Amino acid sequence: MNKELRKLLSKDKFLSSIAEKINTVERISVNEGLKLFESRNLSALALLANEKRKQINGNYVFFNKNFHIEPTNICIHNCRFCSYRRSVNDADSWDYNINEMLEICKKHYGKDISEIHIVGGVHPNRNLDFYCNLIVEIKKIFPAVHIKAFTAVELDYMISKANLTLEEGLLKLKNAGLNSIPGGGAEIFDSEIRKQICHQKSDANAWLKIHKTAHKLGIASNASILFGHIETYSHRLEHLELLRNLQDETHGFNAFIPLKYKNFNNAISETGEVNDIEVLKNFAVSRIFLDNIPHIKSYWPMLGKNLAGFALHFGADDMDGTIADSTKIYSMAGAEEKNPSMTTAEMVNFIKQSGFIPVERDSVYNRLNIFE
Ligand code: V47
Ligand code: SF4
Repeated sequence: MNKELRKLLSKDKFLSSIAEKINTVERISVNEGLKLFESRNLSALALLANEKRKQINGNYVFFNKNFHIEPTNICIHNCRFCSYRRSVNDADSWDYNINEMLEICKKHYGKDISEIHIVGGVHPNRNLDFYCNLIVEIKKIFPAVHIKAFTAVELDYMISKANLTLEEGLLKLKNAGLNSIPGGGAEIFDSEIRKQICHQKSDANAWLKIHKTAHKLGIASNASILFGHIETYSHRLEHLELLRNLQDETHGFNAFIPLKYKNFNNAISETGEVNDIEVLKNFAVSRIFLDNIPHIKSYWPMLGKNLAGFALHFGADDMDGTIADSTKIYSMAGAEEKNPSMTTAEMVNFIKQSGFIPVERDSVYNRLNIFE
């Protein structure tokens, strides 16, 4: 750790003890995480998280070339924070068949895409075979593409509906061409909070078990947190601890994505949104606490480009992808980015302007291009 940082923190015993732990690559406790959340010293949090980020990822910031497919916004669940979900007969619901989704793919043909991210509602009439066929058909068009698909909540439904064990269901998807699992559906693991914001859907145990099983089968995944609604700092720390424990066991998580709750047009809109300081703090504590998850994702379609850039100075090292205007989950919840899309050149410039070295990666963080 540099002298400047030591000097800056020397007047605060607690923050210097965290700096020392980062320096000696020692883990921080839940209580220390809580104290970091309660700290008002935002610049110190930035310095500490930045130090941890550098320790793990140097000055590299990663991105990939991807687009999303959202097969449907019809969902059997009714999460109270969700602005996206519709019922079957709603005028603004959609439910694409396989040909329609292949048409979406064909629009991106020839653009050197390395990943397709597929996530959507839990449709009552869709099943495991439908989604396996979807993957098989996509791979006929894009044989080399990495398919990151289906949150644990979608997987829970399609696999139990098929009367298969988790191992059997996940293997079936893997054999069809599924490569990894995105981080959604985790929200906040605490059961009381879940009761209030998403009482119907898969609980913490189910989410963790699906990811654990996937890791054992060699399917990597991401993890997320939905923060800034009715949860407390303790709930966030409990969530991070469960993820850190599972990662110690399996080493299967590639990235952690802090998702800020957006409050437009949903059942808990009156909760409001936390401000940018709170978002940055959440990035910093996540980076420092989750010492075993290699990447922290600053998901720009949800944060907006500017805040996503600031998050890179609070521990994040990954911008996700170029997206190509293919996701509605956040624009329907009120995100600033209404039609998120960046070209590779824009992404590279954005990361350089933010003070880092851009690296184009594949979905499992192999470095494809370093833009020194
Ligand atoms: O689980 C829903 C979130 C998630 C709102 O793995 C909301 O690379 C904010 O899985 N405000 C799904 N967030 C998204 C997801 C994802 C996104 C980016 C990258 C990756 C990855 C995965 O979207 C849901 C929920 O937590 N969400 N509604 C809302 N109003
Ligand atoms: Fe359905 Fe996902 Fe929305 Fe919950 S967050 S209602 S599971 S689409």
